[in-house]
Amino acid sequence: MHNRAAFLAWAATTGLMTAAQAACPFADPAALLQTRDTDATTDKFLEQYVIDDSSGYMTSDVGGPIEEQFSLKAGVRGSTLLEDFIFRQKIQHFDHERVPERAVHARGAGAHGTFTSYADWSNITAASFLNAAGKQTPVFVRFSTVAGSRGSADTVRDVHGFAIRFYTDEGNFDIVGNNIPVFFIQDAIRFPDLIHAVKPSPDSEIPQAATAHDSAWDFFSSQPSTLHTLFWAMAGYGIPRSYRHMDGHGVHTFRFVKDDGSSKFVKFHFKTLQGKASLVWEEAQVLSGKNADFHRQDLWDAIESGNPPSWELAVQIFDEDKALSFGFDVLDPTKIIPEELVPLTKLGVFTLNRNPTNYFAETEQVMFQPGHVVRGIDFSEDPLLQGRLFSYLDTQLNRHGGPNFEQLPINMPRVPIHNNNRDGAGQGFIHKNKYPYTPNTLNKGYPKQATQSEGRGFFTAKSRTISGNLVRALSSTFDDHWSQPRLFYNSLIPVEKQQLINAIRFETSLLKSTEVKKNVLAQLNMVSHEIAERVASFLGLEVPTADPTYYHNNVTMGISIFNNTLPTIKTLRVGILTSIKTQDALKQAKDLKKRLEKDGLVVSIIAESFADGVDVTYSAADATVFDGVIVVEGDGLFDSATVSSPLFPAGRPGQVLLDAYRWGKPVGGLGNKVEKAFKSVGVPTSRKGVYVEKNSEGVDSLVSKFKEGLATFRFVDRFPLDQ
Ligand code: HDD
Repeated sequence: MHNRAAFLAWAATTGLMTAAQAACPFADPAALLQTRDTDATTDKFLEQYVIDDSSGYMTSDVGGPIEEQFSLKAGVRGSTLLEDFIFRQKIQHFDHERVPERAVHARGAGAHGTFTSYADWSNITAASFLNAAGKQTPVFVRFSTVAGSRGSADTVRDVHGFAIRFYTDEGNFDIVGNNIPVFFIQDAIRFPDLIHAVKPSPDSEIPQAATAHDSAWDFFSSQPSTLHTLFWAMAGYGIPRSYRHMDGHGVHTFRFVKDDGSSKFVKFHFKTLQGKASLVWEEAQVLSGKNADFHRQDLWDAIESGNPPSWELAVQIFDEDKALSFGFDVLDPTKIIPEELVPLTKLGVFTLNRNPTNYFAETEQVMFQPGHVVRGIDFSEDPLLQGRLFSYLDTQLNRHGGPNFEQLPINMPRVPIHNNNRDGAGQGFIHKNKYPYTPNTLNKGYPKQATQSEGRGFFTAKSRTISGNLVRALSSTFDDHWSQPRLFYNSLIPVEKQQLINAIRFETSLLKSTEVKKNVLAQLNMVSHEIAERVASFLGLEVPTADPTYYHNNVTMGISIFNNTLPTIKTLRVGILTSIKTQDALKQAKDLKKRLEKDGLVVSIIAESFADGVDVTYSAADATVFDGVIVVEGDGLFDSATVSSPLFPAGRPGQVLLDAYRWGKPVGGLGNKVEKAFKSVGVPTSRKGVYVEKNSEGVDSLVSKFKEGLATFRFVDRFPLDQ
């Protein structure tokens, strides 16, 4: 790397490289490694690796300029020659373009950003990225689903990954979390079983990215530690509106360690500043077909449009001697610590404001590990976390094919690396030190070992003393699998309880095995007899007798999604249905669009065909891609005799409107016949979240009511409850 400057100087004389490339101020990467780059709108560190093809000759991989893109043949109609190194190199590179996709979390999207600490937190941790108010640290975040393969749809029902890397000035710190604060199993040795049960059937490879099959529910019902996470996934948490509208959680209990060596337990959470929001199931299913990239696109568009999403880093900190004082074990990853018991402390905020330049180089090759920790952070003895510390390193070796994956630009720490690790496939460093061992005298003892007091060396919390007989067992303090799923259920509003039950009904009604269905009912019954009854009635099976051992009426805060209004409606999408048949309607629609855009809404005008101002046609429009729909009538949209759309394709605008209504979205109308038209498609104008103004004077009132409706996000009184 140190010779790169010389290389660039030489390259400038060859004409193969642009003057700009040669004059790159980052020609000395060693110096760069010392420079912390905290401005995430540009990334000087990554920029040195960017290949700019805006000029220069096409070359082979070894740099020689090459000519025609035809293979070398024995005569124009003859066979291709083995000699053709240009052909062989190109095809060989193509043949090796893929690395193994992630065994889980294969489908995802990532973005760069910056974390800013709210204060100097050295009173709770020695972590340097938290040691000053306003201190900035670059981050990269990757969101994902778990079960689907790399090309699967975004809006399948699943737990969602929320992995963040802090490129701190003392090395990389990763929190490899999910959008659900608990996990299915308590011991990492069961992870392959969980994933084998959830993934598609080994014979047919069906179904893709779904748990609605026998093996998944066989596992869930035989392994009741899964129930709590399962409940979160079956509720709105499994189908978020976007990556931007979900929280993230580190799941495990970790330790914060101070410079004096003392430590406390800590749980990490990322609280979305966009507000939590979820889709409804039918909408999510439609989206999987209409736009498999819905979440990826949403994140990309928000950042490109200058609306970077943000999350606050909040922690629950508590004394280590409290480990067993909450009625469960804090080392058990299937448990939340209710916020009433340990409130959140907000440490800082991160904002994602830059999309990757190259998906493969950045998002696909980012290799997170729970074992990437920095001074001031330490692990706990949570047996799931302990196993993960092995698995992620191992999986990265498999994906990269060697131990040098930390040298990939997206993985490289933004601080100098000095150690005695050497060689291996794809070694990118040119080590000068001829004495790569410690201790040595011939290299004056370098690289020198840091200690806790000199060089700010990493250290393990003083409190960690472990002793005991060797046992293959789990502590009995991990035994209660039913109280917390019930706490979760109790904390939902009725419509969310219904959604959860509907989701369980949907998935279990696809099961073939009656035995598995009965086992599911037995487990549900341990949580709540009411849930068991409501599911059993749909499956046509007998309800088990109530078993009240774990029944209770406790509730906790922060669980409900639909019971909140969004703190911001910026970037939400509004569709205006209109017609180009009358200039009047189009003019009104354009005016309305302008008004709504003032609040940062993304507004599309939908009409029967493209014309000036029309963004989408009826044939391509769908209620799934809008958070609210407004009909602007003019005098052309609704046929006054039939009050249905006379436009191509027949009935489409009515369907968009009705779907938006059915899925609980705010809907509005401007025009004389709108009320009649709404009724004709089955949208009652008397319901909450339906706003109709008869003439254009009502436009201001429509806009302000509609904006409130968007903040409400979903009008849950439209979702039917069991009678
Ligand atoms: Fe895992 C990937 C989150 C338990 C083994 N996991 C992976 C990713 C996330 C999580 C977000 C994707 C990271 C990215 O975007 O690249 N995993 C979790 C959480 C868990 C959890 C929150 C429980 C609290 N995982 C877990 C266990 C094991 C693994 C118990 C194995 C013993 N996870 C993996 C893996 C993956 C992975 C196979 C696949 C790709 C990768 O690591 O980088 O090693």
